Amino acid sequence: MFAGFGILVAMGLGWTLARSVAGQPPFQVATGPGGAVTLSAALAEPRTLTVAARDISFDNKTLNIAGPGLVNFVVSNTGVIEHDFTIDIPKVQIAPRPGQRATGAVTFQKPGTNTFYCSLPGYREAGMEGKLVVGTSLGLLSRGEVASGVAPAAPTPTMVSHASSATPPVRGNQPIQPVMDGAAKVFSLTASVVQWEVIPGVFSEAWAYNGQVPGPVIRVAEGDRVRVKIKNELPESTVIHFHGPELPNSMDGVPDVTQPAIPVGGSFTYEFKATPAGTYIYHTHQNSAVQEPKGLMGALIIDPAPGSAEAVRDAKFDREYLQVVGEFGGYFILNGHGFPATDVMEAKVGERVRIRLINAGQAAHPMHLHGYHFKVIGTDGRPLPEGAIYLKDTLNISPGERYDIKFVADNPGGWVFHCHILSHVTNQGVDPGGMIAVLKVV
Ligand SMILES: [Cu+2]
Repeated sequence: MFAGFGILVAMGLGWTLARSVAGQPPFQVATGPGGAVTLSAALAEPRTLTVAARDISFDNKTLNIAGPGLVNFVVSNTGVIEHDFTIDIPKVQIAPRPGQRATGAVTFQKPGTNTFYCSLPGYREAGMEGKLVVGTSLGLLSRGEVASGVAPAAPTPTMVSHASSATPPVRGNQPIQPVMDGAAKVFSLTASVVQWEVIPGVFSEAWAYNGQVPGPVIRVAEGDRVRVKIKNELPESTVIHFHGPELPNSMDGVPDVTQPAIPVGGSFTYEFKATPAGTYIYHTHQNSAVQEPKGLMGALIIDPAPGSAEAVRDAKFDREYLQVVGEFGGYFILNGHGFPATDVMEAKVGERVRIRLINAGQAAHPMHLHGYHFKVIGTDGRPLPEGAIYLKDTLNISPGERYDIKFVADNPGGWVFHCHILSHVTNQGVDPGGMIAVLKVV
């Protein structure tokens, strides 16, 4: 019976349990001291350093080379999308196809710290970067030094149970309450730099609205007068674009086209009438490939006007969940966290469940629900007419798209809802992780 299902035991114990399950440090792929791989100058010439590019991280954040000289890089792309391995000085770029390897050689003239990254738009900001440290050793080292310079064998990555669950200390998607100004609903956002705990124990710099990834849920009714005040505490200018609703051009949030970018320390107020009803996104539109993958996105929901056909439909749902899919800090995320810190969706047998699915990331994700076929009732915020509603159990959602899906929770048990690109259900290669959420029907 369901009472024996591990998730019930794990739920509520939160972060602490997750940490103890995972060991120290939690969930990280440990490949050497401090996660570093070391290349000793004493290894046979020419020196070879192996790097794996995954979707959307490198297998190491730090690469060490004992000293200046020629290095051969062997880069394997173990992901399913294009990546490259780029160093600017000295310049080298190696771009293996998905599933393949490629090599390149470069000479490091002097000791120092270099940065390596994937140069394809958005991936560096999503976590595909690291440090390459060239040490001061010249020539071959003595035998004793060789031993100390070689990374120990990588410990086996710690697997997390599929039945585990962890409650993050800070969640995204928190509802934000408006302040009324006459008939206008006024929402205040501040964009700033925070540290975001993407999976237990792993922090990454986020650029966030009100400290949340995704930002707070702005929820209004069709016809409402909406004001969104944004204060820019980021290190660079920004704007907000409201993705989907029908807006006056001046409120579309495209820098230099519809407004000047909001400078560092500056503010701007967007104002529009909420229409039509639907599931939408708000996100930055300035330096987008950098700012949005760092977390500047959130959900905008416009509820239908009372008495409309859509309002009658919506009144029939017993449960509503939001799943914002994307990538952050080298991890695949649902609502700002990778598994096991993803949200648990609960329903009682027989309840009617709606999920609003939003892709605020940079890759397509085929989202699969176990145990059910669901009905796609809305695309990009707008309801499908009765005859166009269709059944799916796997729904591919591209960047910027939204789907509204519904099902009757008539099949009890713990069911997973996950991306079916299987590297996306890992935390940097460690399975299970990433884009897995649990639906618990009791
Ligand atoms: Cu995916």
